[in-house]
Amino acid sequence: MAYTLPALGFKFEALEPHIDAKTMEIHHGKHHQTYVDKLNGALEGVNIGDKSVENLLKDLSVVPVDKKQAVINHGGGHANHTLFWRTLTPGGAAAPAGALADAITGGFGGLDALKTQMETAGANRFGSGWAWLVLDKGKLAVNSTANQDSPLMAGQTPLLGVDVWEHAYYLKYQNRRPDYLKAIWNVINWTVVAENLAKAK
Ligand code: MN3
Repeated sequence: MAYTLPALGFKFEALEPHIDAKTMEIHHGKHHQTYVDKLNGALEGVNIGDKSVENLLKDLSVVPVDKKQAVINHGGGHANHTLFWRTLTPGGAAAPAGALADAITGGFGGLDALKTQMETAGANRFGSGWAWLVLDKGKLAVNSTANQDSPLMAGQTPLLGVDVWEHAYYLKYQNRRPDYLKAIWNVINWTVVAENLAKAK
């Protein structure tokens, strides 16, 4: 099957001033599209049935050895960005509620502590990668991966990911990655994060 670029649920300018329209246009339309195209290219002639990209990353054994790194890079890029767009929302974010709020309080002491841990994980990622809130063996955890590596490959379920590749923030924030990491909380869709947690359990 061929993978396709998911539509954004909002306009490119909808996340202004926190994420600028030009960044969103290039990030979604060029970067993410390229991951999709290169994933499809790598899997040309390979029968993977109708596996979702997430299931492919959970079990790379169906991928030929010489295609594996391409699937990790571009399949990871496709899965990571698909999750990322869904957890962004225009017009500010609702606070976590219900089971997600309880899990954050239980796991981190509170939302501010979670934010600090994710900002630290993102700021300390050398080069390109992601900061994550994941479900790992039934518990919330914060970590970071390099490049487009997906937590799914480590048996974790990503609930929220923050892209810390320069293409995610450079036009507006240049070298100020920590400022971007602070600003992005204004556009996180906690309702979707809560849905991701419910599905992961
Ligand atoms: Mn990106």
